[in-house]
Amino acid sequence: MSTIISGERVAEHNAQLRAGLDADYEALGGMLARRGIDIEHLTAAAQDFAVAVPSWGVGTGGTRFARFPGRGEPRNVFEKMDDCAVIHQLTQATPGVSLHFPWDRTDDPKALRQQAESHGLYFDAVNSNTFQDQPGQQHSYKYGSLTAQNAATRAQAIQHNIDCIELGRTLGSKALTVWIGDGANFPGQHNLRGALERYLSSMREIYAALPADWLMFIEHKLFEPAFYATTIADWGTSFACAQTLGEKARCLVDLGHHAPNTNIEMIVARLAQFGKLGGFHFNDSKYGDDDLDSGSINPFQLFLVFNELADAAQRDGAAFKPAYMLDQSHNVTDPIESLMSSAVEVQRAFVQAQMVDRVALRVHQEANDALQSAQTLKQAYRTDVSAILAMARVRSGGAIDPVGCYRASGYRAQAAEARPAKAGVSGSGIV
Ligand code: LRH
Ligand code: MN
Ligand code: MN
Repeated sequence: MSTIISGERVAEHNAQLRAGLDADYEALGGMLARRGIDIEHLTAAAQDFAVAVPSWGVGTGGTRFARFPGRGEPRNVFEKMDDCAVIHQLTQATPGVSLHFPWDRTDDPKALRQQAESHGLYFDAVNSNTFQDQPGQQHSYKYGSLTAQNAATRAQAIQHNIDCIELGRTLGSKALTVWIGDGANFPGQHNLRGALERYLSSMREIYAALPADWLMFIEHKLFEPAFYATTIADWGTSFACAQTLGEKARCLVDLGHHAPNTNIEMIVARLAQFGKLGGFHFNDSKYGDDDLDSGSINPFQLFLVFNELADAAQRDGAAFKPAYMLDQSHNVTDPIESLMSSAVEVQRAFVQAQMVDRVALRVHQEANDALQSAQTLKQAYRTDVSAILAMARVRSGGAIDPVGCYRASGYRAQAAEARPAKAGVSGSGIV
């Protein structure tokens, strides 16, 4: 397998930090042992953990007001894969990449797959895009795509999704994520029920094109770009559609797609209970779809989501396998640094959730001891598992401090030289 940053450089970096890590790991191991927890078990679980990187996240994002490009942004999907390879090399937590079409269009998907495999990467769910028009496209999505009144527009949107499945097949993906921006900006603009009927009829055609071993993820979002009524606005609508479409249709929870203060962990519990939790787009937000770095605003919420996932895994065993993907936009940071830190934050929440004493929790719950129940969760959440995460990385060949190692490698400066900026080109496609 080829690595982008030299193995010696990573080893050198680790050698400098190794004594400190060993001391921290031993101290943490002793503390956990007194709680009856085997640190080695947690480290092995952390090594197995994976969250996919969104290809669109490695370019600098932007808002509708402005985009401030960074240096050395990837100019095509092959360069995006190089950046994704660096993220995985240093974190050893992101072997999957989620592509977005047509942003990641290539004439040579086989070469793309080969490049990915040479870096030890694979493709997670592919995303379709019918929320913006593409050059040369016959019918506009201005008034909707899968729900459009115009049958030819709907047919075009359906065909795009089927094309995505075909491309994904060549790349080795096993799922299609469908998020549409369709909706209304004015009361009365849509017949609310009619729009959902058209959505379901379009989705049935896409569903029919899914290979036997594929899943289809329905991603809901409260608002934007539709500011009055989004057709797939919430998990209830998503769930009803997934139930209607069939076994291969599942719901995808993007953490940023809810009203502030929504109890997202409860949504996760509900979807898991009814076998419809397909996957996640992890990010964080303060207001709504801010696409901020995972764990940067509300790490406790992230922990509580993983607490529900740990509960579901315990109940359902190996059959419970939701797809974990990041979906973030990086406006003021180096995207590689943000994605590495975010992957580690998601992994941290996962490990902390493994530490919850579920037997004690159940005893407290059955005794209606609200305070001790909450404390049982807090005990796990308050435990600093950084040494476990770092040890998992070292053992898998990654860096003790991914951001420190990345900065020392000079990768961004080299990318800036190799990839001179092109005026007016968006790295992510999102402006
Ligand atoms: C919509 C969304 C969806 C898109 C991505 C670019 O807000 O979360 O997942 O595919 O952003
Ligand atoms: Mn998303
Ligand atoms: Mn979003």
